[in-house]
Amino acid sequence: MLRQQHEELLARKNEPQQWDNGIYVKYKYPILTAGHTPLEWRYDFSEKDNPYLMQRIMMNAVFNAGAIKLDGRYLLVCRVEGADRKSFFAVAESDNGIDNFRFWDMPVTMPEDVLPATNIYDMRLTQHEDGWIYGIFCAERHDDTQPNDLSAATATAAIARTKDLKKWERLPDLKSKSQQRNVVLHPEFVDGKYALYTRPQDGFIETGSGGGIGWALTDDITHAEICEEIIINPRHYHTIQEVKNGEGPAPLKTSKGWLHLAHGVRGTADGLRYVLYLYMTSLDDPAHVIAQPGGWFLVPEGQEYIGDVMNVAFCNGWILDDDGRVLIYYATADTRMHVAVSTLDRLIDYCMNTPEDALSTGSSVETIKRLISKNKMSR
Ligand code: M1P
Repeated sequence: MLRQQHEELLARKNEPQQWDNGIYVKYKYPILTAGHTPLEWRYDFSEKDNPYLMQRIMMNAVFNAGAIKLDGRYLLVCRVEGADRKSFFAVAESDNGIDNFRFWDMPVTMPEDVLPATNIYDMRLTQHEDGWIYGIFCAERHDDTQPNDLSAATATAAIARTKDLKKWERLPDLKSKSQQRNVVLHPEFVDGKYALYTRPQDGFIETGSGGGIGWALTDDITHAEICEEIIINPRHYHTIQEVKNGEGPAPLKTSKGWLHLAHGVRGTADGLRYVLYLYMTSLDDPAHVIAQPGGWFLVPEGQEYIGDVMNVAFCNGWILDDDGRVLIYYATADTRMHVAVSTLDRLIDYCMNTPEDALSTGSSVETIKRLISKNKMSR
């Protein structure tokens, strides 16, 4: 019965939501949850050792997955979190990118850096022009400079590379003066160097003086170091990215520029709200922003709000398919994975033709009035 129920969940066909916003279509069912993890990871199937058919190892969540299409297969490198709060990576595969995602038999064995991490998560995959697939992820360790604070931690960008998502070569962690999370490798060399989107932060949670999404070049990815870092997509007062922001997946190259997906965070009386937004940078200079629609483009809705960390939409994986479709793999409430589908054309149109955030009520009202007048004229 257990196997039958599990198979029904894995094989369930997904359906596009009926109503959409013209930008993307969200699909009805989460594509991956803790319930999708293989039964062999959770149950001891020896009747003698486990007479009550208990879950010996429980799973808590599947979220924040990196994404890539390899040899026609849609692959997600998921953040799976056990009941013990430890995250690990595991690859799930589907042949259409929308449903029927199944985990590979074994989770990823990620080699450690010199200093082992307590927790690792949120991998961004980049198919780099040097021929490797890179995975950059957060390595979290206790901050031993504060021995009396059990919650004091450090966030570092860890780097690994692979050809097949099975065997990983761990490279030294990124050297940086500040803590770093949400670091992403640009897919092409820039001025002959590896280019990184960064997110400098003063503490483990607070970005503090870290002003937003940064940009840094490094000569050698096998000893990556940030010497100079500039902020390319800053935080701003009273916007969706007031408290912090972070690059999502590696940007997509389009005829109009690099297309970026990021998350923005604002404070509310009920805690932090994480939403997703898009922006574009120039083809000649990927660090130069050429368009940023005002506000969010995707937020948690309905059941998506509910989970371990409420009011969170997060995305670190998308796939540009051969037919121009863009599969956006987003997580909600740090609990589960979903897919929303768009096209490259639509996303470029959205970026180029959506008004920017005018940064005040008065200016926002003027922007709305301009649209109303335009619609009256065209009647
Ligand atoms: O809980 C929401 C997200 O918080 C962190 O993101 P950021 O560094 O931008 O605040 C990460 O821990 C992320 O995994 C998590 O989804």
